[in-house]
Amino acid sequence: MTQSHSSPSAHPFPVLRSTGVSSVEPLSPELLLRMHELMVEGRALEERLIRMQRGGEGYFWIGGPGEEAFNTALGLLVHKGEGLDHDYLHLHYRSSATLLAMGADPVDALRQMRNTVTDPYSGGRNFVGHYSRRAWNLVPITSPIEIQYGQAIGTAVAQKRARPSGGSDADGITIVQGGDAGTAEGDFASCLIWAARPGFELPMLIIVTNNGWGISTPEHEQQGGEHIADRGAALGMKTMVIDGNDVESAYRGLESAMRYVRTERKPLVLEAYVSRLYGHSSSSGSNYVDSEIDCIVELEKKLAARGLRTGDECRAARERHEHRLLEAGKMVAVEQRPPGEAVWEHVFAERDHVGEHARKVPHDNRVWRAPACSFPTQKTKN
Ligand SMILES: Cc1ncc(C[n+]2csc(CCOP(=O)(O)OP(=O)(O)O)c2C)c(N)n1
Repeated sequence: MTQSHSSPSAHPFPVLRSTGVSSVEPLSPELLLRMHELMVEGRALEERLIRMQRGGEGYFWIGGPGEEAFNTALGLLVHKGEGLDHDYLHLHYRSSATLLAMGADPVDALRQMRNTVTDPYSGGRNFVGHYSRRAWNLVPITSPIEIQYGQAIGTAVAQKRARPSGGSDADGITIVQGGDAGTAEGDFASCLIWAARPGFELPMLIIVTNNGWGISTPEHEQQGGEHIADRGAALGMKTMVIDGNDVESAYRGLESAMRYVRTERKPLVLEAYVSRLYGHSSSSGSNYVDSEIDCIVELEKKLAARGLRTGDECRAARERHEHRLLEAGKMVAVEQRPPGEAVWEHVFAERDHVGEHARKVPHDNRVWRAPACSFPTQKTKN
């Protein structure tokens, strides 16, 4: 079920966790099958990453099993590219399905888990799931939660200045996403305030993926309001609450939310109910939680009911992805880790992409070098 509204009292439903009750326009069989393939690949990836961490091939696991329906829809709908005319993405650490739907190679996530030099997102420096890619306007994902909501204001202001009003369906927007518990932090409030300034409303899709938990704190003990999205309504913003476990609600909800933000150049707060299928992270055990709705199981029921894919075909798809990632893991297991002397690389931006310096010097010479004595106390023992 998908619902737009502009005031808290307009919520017609108290609970959106149930799936199957869908009044949205159905997706085509081709799109449903494509989403299924991507979601299964995303789940196989997360399960391989969990096994790698348990096997000592990584220090920590955190990821998005349970968010595949919503995140796959998001990745398919993004206007991918570099610069203001494309969408900017400020995501969080449960976004692997979004990346896969955008065309990322899952093997690169295995590389980040193992911290190899071949990891294209951080050169073997960051935790798994902390993606970044300039060519896709994908701003580095951070471990400190919620700061993406503050950073997103910057790209949204730049896009608003570039196209103040009367946008078209092709225009770039800023998309920011994080969990429910993090919305208790000030960055989220700052984001809402900046997004809704009268006369300078920002083209921002502000997403909260609500899995009902902040590590071990249940949402119902933390949030006094009915929906987190209602905070946007208090500032005059359009809001939407959807069942993120249902592929059709997720896709259609995101599609209409994006169309609004692109064409109106105004913000929208979208809250999506999702599941957390392997707990918070490896620190809480990363075991499958069978009391939560599994969006892939739900989609497979739908595919069977519509005669699109049998149970055997679904199992075969899963086995195919699991096998590919198992083999890829063996390949990554022998890839190099960064050498010690490379520890100072990637600490600062090596190019000034926006400053005066960048405008004056030829492209190939735009290299910023840290002063020779940047970190004397860390490099040498006194
Ligand atoms: C600034 C900051 N404070 C606290 C933490 C510790 N921390 C990591 S994840 C997390 C809970 C996040 O819950 P939520 O925002 O609902 O997202 P979820 O992980 O459930 O998707 C917390 C408190 C952190 N990483 N960063």
